[in-house]
Amino acid sequence: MYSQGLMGVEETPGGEQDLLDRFQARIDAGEKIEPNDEMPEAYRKTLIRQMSQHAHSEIVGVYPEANWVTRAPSLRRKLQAMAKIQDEFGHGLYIYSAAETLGVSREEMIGQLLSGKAKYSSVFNYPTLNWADLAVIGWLGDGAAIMNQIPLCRCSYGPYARSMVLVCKEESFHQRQGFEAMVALMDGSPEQKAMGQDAVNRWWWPIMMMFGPHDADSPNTEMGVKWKIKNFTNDELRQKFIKATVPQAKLIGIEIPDPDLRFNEETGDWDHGEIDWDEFWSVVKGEGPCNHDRITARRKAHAEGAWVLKAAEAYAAKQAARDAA
Ligand code: BYC
Repeated sequence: MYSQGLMGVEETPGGEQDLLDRFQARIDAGEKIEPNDEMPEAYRKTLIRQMSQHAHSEIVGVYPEANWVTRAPSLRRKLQAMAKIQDEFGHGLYIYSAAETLGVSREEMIGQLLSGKAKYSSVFNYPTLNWADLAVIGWLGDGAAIMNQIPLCRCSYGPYARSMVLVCKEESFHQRQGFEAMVALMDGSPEQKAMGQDAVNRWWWPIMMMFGPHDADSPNTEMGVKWKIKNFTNDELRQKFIKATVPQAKLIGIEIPDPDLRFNEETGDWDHGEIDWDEFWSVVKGEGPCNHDRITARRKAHAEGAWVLKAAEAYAAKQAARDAA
């Protein structure tokens, strides 16, 4: 563990306000906060919350896609899907490692996921019904993820920011392969075009929800922005995503399933229809169409992979004993 130097407010010279002021001055000056630096307890907790949810999302996010590896339409598509899945698992491990620098153990974070206590992105609790869903997850799901993650490369916590650099490079490839698969579908037969449109119709709203509640209903945004954990608010990122997506959809002949979507000349933004927040919160609470399946699959994989962990620990102990001899 790297974080023995973490200071709680009670141990802080000058007291809580002094710590907050010193800390805010560093954030405002654009400095990176590193694991052994002093930091307010609330900053540490906010990061652990967001980073553990983020890591869990990378891991659980693999399930909707893994479902289609054996049924990919060609060897090339199968290789792409497998490479993407491997990348996503890597992202999860990267972010768990970065979160561990804040003094929380990976076992604790994973325990919270397996017990059903931890949140992960709502979007992964929807089913993938056919191959077109994989194209849409790559194009729009990873497209939304990049919109959120590129600003995280500049977030104030050093290990999180650095972990995002590789993650974003790989997510860009994921978005491209999804768009390219989508172009192929939309260049195809009328049935293939209909599959592409149907998949967008089912995924558009869950993907809009990925950015989280409206700013006015987002309890964590104010401090997240103040501490530069978030460089943009949820609504700002959602708007950036729509701006990037509308021309892409037009290019390939996809209609975005929102009758209220229109460009507002006055604001320069896209007005859009209201998200079904009841649906969002029910999925976040664990009542989405696939929440149960995702956690069951994760628990099964954890139990079936326990021997690998034991073998790795035994090997590490043997190496350590050899080194000590
Ligand atoms: N789903 O105050 P708010 C990927 C929760 S995976 C579920 O706005 P915050 C990929 C939120 O946690 C990439 N819960 O929160 C992988 C909070 O609950 P708590 C995933 C959500 O943190 C495989 C409450 O609602 N990306 O790319 O300021 C295959 C109030 O929200 C959601 C990340 O994780 C949601 N959609 O902002 C393919 C990015 N939205 O903790 C692709 C990192 C909100 O107070 N995370 N909640 O109980 C973030 O940027 C921020 O945490 C969020 C939410 C923008 C998601």
